[in-house]
Amino acid sequence: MGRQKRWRVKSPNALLQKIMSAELGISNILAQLLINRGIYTVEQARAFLGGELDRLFSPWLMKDMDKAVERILLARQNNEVVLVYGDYDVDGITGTTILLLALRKLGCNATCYIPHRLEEGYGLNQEALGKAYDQGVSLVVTVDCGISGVEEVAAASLMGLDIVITDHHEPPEILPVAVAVLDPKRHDCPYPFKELAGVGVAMKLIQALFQQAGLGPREWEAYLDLVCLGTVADIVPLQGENRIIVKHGLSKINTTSRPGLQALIKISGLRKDSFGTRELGFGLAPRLNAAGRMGDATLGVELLLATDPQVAEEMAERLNKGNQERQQVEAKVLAEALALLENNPNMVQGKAIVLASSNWHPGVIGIVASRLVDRFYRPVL
Ligand SMILES: [Mn+2]
Repeated sequence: MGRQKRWRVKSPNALLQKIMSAELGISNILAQLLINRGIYTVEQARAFLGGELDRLFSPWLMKDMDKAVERILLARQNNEVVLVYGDYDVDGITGTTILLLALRKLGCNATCYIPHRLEEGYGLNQEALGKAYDQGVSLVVTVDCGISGVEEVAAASLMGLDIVITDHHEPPEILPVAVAVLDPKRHDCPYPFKELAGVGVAMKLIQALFQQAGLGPREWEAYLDLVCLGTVADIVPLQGENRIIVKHGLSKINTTSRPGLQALIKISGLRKDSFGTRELGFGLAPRLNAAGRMGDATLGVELLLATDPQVAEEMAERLNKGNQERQQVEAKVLAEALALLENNPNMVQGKAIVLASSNWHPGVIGIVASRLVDRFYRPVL
């Protein structure tokens, strides 16, 4: 039932090769490799090959950054309870962790909330916001979600709950009326790099907060290990700022002093000195993701926050078990899906494949769908 692959080979661009190799002192082959990756100017190539941290853009270029920073520092001054409202994937888990750590470093009274994948689903929900308000929260800062929460934000502000949104998803036509809406994909956001992960947007907020609060200019770099992990796991293009984050983050992971990350590396059977994006994407990320897929992602945040190595190892062990469980459930669902297709060959004849079963665990249907995409080369719902 498989399909043949169709290779589309790019033809070399001799002129651009010549310009780049002359300007940058690189070979024609390297120049063409850069061109193949969508790098068409000498300036872009220089950034790609250099990738130093000082090439990151100023966080203040992001629309609403000033409003977000002002509101959060006001919360610190008034000793308000600030809730970081995240997401259950690795991008959301790492982003929630770094923002929580950064707010606490600033002296904020901060806590976090990650919605339950199966019981609540993705994004802001009114019940969770209502509960937070009842527990004394007066400011919510989202990570990796919220841009499509127009109704939820409106209901929250009626209650008297302020919301700062940080997200990287495509915004809807009508933005939520929040205190601040940070999202480089906002049409009116002049931030030059649009492909940050959710954890990357959280990092920009931390940079601005630390600068405004007078912390050292390199303090935010302490979070680069987690920013790198979330960025790789979210499969955003590794170009521009993402490439710089990953380049510097990988070496931070090698030397991380975070007990949770150390425990996760150990249980994944990875050697620290051989770290690349593959090890992050296929070793660490699935284990961290397992918590959210099978139930509650809060364990992922707790692991990354852990300060006691022994507690961290126990949590990593639980995540590893969860990941094995996820693999078994996934294999079963995949087998059932394939059997369904085999018994109904007409289902693979169309332009897309649509499958359903009430037996299938919602936490793994996305992964199974992408396995079927790899096999049948067409969209799978
Ligand atoms: Mn994300």
